[in-house]
Amino acid sequence: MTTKLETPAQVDFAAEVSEWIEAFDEVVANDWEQSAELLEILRTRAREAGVPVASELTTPYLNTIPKHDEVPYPGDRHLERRIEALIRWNAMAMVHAQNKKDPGIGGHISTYSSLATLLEVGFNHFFHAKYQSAAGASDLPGDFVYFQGHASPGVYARAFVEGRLDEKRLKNFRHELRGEPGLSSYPHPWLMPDFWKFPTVSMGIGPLNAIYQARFMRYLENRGLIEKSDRKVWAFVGDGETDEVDTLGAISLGAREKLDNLIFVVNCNLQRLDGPVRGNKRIIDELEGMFRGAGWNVIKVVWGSDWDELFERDHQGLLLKRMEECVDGDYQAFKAKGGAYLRKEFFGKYPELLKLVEDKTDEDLARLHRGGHDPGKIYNAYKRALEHKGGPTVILAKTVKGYGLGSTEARNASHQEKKLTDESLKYFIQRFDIPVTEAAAKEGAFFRPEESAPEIKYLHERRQTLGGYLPKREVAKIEFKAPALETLKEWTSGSSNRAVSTTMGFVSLLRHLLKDPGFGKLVVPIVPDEGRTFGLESVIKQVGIYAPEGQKYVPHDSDMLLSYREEKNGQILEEGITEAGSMASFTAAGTAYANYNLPMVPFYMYYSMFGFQRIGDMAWAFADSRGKGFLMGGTAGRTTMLGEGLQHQDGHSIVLSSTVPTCLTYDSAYVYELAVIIQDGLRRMYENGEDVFYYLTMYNEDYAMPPMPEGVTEGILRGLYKYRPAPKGEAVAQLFGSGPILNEVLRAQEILATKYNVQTDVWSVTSYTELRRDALAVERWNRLHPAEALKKSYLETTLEGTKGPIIAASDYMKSVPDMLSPWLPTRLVALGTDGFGRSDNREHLRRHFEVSAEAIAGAALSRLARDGKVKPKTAQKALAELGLDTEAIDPAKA
Ligand SMILES: Cc1ncc(C[n+]2csc(CCOP(=O)(O)OP(=O)(O)O)c2C)c(N)n1
Ligand SMILES: [Mg+2]
Repeated sequence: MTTKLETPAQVDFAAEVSEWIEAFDEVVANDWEQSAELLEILRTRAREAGVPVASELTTPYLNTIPKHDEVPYPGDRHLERRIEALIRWNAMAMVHAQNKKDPGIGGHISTYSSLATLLEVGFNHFFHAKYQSAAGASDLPGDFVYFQGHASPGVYARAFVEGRLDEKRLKNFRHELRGEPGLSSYPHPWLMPDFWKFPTVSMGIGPLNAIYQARFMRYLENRGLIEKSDRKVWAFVGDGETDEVDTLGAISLGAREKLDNLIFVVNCNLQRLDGPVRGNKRIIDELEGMFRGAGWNVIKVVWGSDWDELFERDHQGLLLKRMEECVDGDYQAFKAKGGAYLRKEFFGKYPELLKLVEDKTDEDLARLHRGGHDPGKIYNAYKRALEHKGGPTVILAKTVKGYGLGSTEARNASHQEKKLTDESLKYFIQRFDIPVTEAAAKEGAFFRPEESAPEIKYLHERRQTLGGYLPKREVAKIEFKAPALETLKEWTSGSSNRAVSTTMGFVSLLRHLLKDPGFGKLVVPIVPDEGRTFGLESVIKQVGIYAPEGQKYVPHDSDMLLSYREEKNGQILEEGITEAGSMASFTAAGTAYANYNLPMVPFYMYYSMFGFQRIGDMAWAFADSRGKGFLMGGTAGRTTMLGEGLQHQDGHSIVLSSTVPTCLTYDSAYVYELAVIIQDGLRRMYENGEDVFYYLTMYNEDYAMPPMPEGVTEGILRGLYKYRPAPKGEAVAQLFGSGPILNEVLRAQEILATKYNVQTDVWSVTSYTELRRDALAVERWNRLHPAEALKKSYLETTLEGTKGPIIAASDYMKSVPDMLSPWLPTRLVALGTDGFGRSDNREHLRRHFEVSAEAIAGAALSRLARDGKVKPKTAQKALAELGLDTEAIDPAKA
């Protein structure tokens, strides 16, 4: 029988192929770069000739950097191996011991064990804690490193070996409530403000924030606010973490904006929590295709140096063929089941491969390294990443989950492993040569050599060369002067009967702030393709949209006054339709005070419905990061945002924002309220250095803005002030209103007075959340000090002496006013917008949700009837007179 290759035509073709390869090899040998160019020319030629050319997004399952292109390792491999072993041990000992002492306290050992070498090469050779400024001083902020969150034990262990954390502190891992400093489970700047910079443990948030951080760094450089430097953003990402849309959803931005200051390292240990990431495929191939397709420089680090020799001896390409036949599920089994299994199942498929390893023992085979555990391969990849210009780099490093942990290595259950068996501990101290006794090992004894030990000296020397220690969060004192409220008269003195919205008022205030000679340049307007909705055209003209390449086209509206303006040093971050991306920019800007020593003031303006409910987890991480700034929820209110219906009308973002401890929420009715709150926010966050941020609603209903009454600023800021007292005599009921619903409340006051002779006071409630927080704090104090005189909250003090029920109406859910119920047990009646929105106009929406003036007046009368102050029949009749359909379906269920 003849094979295909033996036909004369095939023999001729094979000879031709050899000639081509020989010629190509020659070009490669002469000039590596030219060979790539040649291929590209051939490809173009093929296309011209109509030959179909498949676009290749993936390359063979090999290291991207061939052996002959590697540079030698610059470090002391022996000492670095020693340091890494010590860190591995202490990380493991910490988690092991803590779980022995306090069962169930948790922690992870297998993630760090797969990541250790990837981090160590970075720590010893790449991660700068500081850079030198042009003047030569080592005072520019260094690289930003986003650590895989659950690899934190390794980061703590390194800080211990460096002498930055002591043994006592390690013993308080996950013991944060014992009266002495603990170590938080994961990276949390809120809990360890001197240590962690970036919260990363909610999967996907780290990589997303890293991309926008790198972009923000360029923004600051291009706007001339920071010096250009070689600073990099490194993000260490789990391969399972790439399942999160957040991880991959913004990678195209990296390439589009040519972020060569961004390096992703994906720790491809092939496992996530439950089992393999892509059991039936290869995650590295999948990620290679996605990142390359998005325009990233991809460097694969698949195999360790001990495979090089096997590749060299394999002249038929069988090794690669076999590698490409296997899927990740196989690779996991090869590691979990040891050398004999690998010989039989991997090499055993082809007799030639078996022969290739006949001189190796099973132990040798078991030890064949993956690229992510080989410092030489990693060093070369990092070096290439640093040298790469014009775009971001991703390093796909193949590793083993639970590396070095004996029986837990590459097991499905290894993620959850917290304690090791005596056997595994013994194996570890022997394999990594840790000088503790077996008995001490079982107890998880820590070990740090003397300061004079060569490995410790080396470790410090490396870090000194790189500008100090990491991670470290340092906040320099910032100079900032908030504008005095008197300078904002234009916004506090009313609109002189001109109908405007709070959104319009805010936008003109923003324009004013942008012009401030002091901090105007620090203001960062952020918008996810909603600028026109909020009337930002004038701001676009004023400060331009940031576009790192400038404006390479003539905009079609260039002859108009408010044309679309993109600029290299533009100030607005127009993010396109990505609330998550915008929130990541808000995070980069809102933490710039700590990360760049620059008190940037972000105003992120968005459709309030697509805020907290969409990016809630990122808002939580923002608070954890001690972020500052203003979230501006536009088109707020379930009945004020008219026409848009169920998906767009927001009646609950205030409920969601109230769950974030450092977020101050305000729901303003008038522009002067907004101005007072923003002025005070600038003062508190930037002048006083408070780690808080603001969520402010902005509405699109136009009405005349009144001038600010005398003496209300404290009330505005604390959440409640009397806006209009009863016109005649003493009020028998109190009406609370917020946002544009305050106008409905005022109309209700009139209806009640004129039609029913019922006097009421009207209050503007700017913040139920702040009133509640204050009341809770006072209540707690009273609870803990039963022998002392009772204190009163602002709410109680302010309402003292007022009479009658309180009818509270807003464009938000009833649970918002209900926040005050514990202190107003028999008084509060909440009206609000529970239920799904509808497409209709404001009048119909307010009637439907029962927050119209008529509904508010009706609710007051009804309640007064129950209290015996109005005849029940009169109240019932009034409801009919007011046009209220008492049998309509409950909007909460409609
Ligand atoms: C948003 C989110 N969902 C779930 C988790 C819980 N979790 C922590 S680690 C983990 C698996 C991580 O796998 P991978 O990213 O591959 O990291 P590895 O530990 O393998 O390095 C999961 C599901 C989380 N931290 N965040
Ligand atoms: Mg993994």
